[in-house]
Amino acid sequence: GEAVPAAQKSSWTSFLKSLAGFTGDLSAMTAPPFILSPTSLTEFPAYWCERPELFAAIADGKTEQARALAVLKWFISTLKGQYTSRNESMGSEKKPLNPVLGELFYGYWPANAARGGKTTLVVEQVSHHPPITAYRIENLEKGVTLTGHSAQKTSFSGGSIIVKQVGHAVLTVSLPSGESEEYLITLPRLRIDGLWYGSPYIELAETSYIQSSTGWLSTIEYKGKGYFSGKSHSFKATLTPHSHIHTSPHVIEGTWHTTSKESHSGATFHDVTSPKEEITVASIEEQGEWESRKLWHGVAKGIREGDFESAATFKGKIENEQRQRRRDESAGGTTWELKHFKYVEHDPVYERLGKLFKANPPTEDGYAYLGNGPHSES
Ligand code: 0T9
Repeated sequence: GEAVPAAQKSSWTSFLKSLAGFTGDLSAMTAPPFILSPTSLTEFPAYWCERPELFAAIADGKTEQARALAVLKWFISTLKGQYTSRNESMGSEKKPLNPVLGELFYGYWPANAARGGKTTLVVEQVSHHPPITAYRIENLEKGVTLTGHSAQKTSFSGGSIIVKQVGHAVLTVSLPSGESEEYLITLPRLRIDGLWYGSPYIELAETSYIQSSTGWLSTIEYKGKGYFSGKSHSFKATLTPHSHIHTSPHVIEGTWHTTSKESHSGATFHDVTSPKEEITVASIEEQGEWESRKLWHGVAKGIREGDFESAATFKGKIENEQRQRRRDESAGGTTWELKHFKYVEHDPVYERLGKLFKANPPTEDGYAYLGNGPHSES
């Protein structure tokens, strides 16, 4: 196809061949230069808050039902950024930089009248084999936080990459009454299509859930071209109360990268056709050695400027340093210590809320936030 540069056609074909029958860690595979992104996966959790006013607005809901709807609206409104933004900024989905253990990404969205307080993001790469990214977003003035971790299991089927997302997120809202609500968020399955033509893009599939501690449950079904409405990026969400409350469910249908409507009233539910707000990040000069943009600077510059030899040299240097660090640790009988998170074998929120909708698996591990992010003032 047009998207693959002539000089990289054969390396793209052999990359695709090596994908067939592959299961495991895709991010560690070497891919041809044209498909490389200069951005590390540790930056991806920022997609959760590119509409910070929707995140903050969860706290303003006056009833359990209103807050459950606000969580659903915020969640749906993140999907465009999460799953289509590389196509918009770089022409297709690209292979992100594979974070090193201990890599960090910090940033914030400034406070303003519409969203109340400053919203901060702390990300840490908590595992390298397999890659696992932990994150925390908080708007403390509003009392809304999000804690989660993200990993992937990938396989290849029918010419597409199938990505099962492993991990979950927990959103908490602290109410003026002093009580708090929790929302367990599970993540959809991804299919990466368009590989043959060298212009990959994501379609979402199957079902994800948002279970509130108040009993409200959002069930979100995803469909691509040729199903439901026939359009790509379609979804249908149903918000149902506690089994003992008898009100009719909210049904919302639309396409997650544009708009959706409440089926009963026809009212617009979400609308992401307006611009989003990118996270504010310290300049590279101000960043520490473990911060993503500083750490990958040389590699990213090479990729951006088409100097892939230089990118490969910088990448090799990072990988050698990592290997040496792991050798030193095993020689010294030490292990790498996480900075902002603590590993939890069974996330208690997942176990408690997961039961309510028969989550599969019934238990999952997690990463608890230590509350020690760099809360730089603004
Ligand atoms: C969490 C998101 C995730 C991360 C990315 C599968 C993928 C790595 C994980 C799931 C975010 O909240 C949402 C969006 C995009 C996902 C990435 C898309 C992608 O292609 C990569 C994988 C590892 C590859 O790079 C596959 C090879 C590549 C040639 C295809 C472009």
